[in-house]
Amino acid sequence: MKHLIIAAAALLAGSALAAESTTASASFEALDKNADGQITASEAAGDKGLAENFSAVDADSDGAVSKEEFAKWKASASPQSAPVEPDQAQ
Ligand SMILES: [Ca+2]
Ligand SMILES: [Ca+2]
Repeated sequence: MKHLIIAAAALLAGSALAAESTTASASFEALDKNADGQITASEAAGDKGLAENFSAVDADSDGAVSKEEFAKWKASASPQSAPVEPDQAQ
């Protein structure tokens, strides 16, 4: 029974990853809940890909992702190119 539960959980996690992948699935406007032109870390929680790469996407490290940073990230997050490893950027 345990195996079945683990398999089901893996399947759910897999489909969630496939749906959200590494590229942004939500638009900037959808993520910027308070419409101040910045996506904060808590707002980024609405997009798995953005939340996981938040520090990399926040190029100027001011704690929020601007529309420009978001656009650059979307442009660079092509499925063809390998993602930049955060530890290589430092
Ligand atoms: Ca905001
Ligand atoms: Ca920023």
